[in-house]
Amino acid sequence: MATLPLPVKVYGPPLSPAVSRVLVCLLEKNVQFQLVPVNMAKGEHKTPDYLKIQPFGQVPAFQDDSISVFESRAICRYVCDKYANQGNESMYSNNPLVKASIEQWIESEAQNFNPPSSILVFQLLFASRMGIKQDENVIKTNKEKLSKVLDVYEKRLSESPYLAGDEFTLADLFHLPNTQFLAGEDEMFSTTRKNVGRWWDEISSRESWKKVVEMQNQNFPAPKV
Ligand SMILES: N[C@@H](CCC(=O)N[C@@H](CS)C(=O)NCC(=O)O)C(=O)O
Repeated sequence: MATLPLPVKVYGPPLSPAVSRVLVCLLEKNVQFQLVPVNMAKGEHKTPDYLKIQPFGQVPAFQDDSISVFESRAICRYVCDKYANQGNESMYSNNPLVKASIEQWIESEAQNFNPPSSILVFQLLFASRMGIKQDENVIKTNKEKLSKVLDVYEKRLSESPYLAGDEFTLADLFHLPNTQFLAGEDEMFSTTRKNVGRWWDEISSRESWKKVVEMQNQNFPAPKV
């Protein structure tokens, strides 16, 4: 009798941008998963057992069969490679030309978009929840940095529907978590850049992402800012 594959395990809360990046990828790929709670307020991500699977003491951590992987983007690449023939098959191509374009925009997210946007997510949304005062200078500097990145995106998205070309890929998916928190906060994602706005409307209305947002809201209702 054939045995069903065990669900993969994702450790961490869906509200964490890095955890939500992995969840949306698993949903796109139709991979069954089990979400393992990690109580960060109690420091469970710093315990010796947890550090065995995420040595930097961060979420997410990920386990599939006998392998543990950390770093959300590396986990997503692994999921796309291992489950290449199920779910959305265009997210991470094997064709070198297509893959070069995907990788280029993946790097752009990690090197250009993520640094200012993750600082803004922390400053604008998480700082007050943690009782930390917002720093207006940090907000201003990082809005300026992000604005310059989005100018490049606006031009790119006037030439092609998605960042890497004609298909939704990991390059677009990696932008979902931070943009979800920031799009409602600042007009730089919509009114001032119509192609970025069109792209954001499309990628954020995917069923996979709507499910993740639902999980986030159940876990921690969105604050009124
Ligand atoms: N580059 C890592 C970043 C992970 C990360 O920053 N996780 C945050 C939550 S979104 C965390 O665990 N913070 C707690 C800490 O650093 O102690 C990834 O993409 O997996």
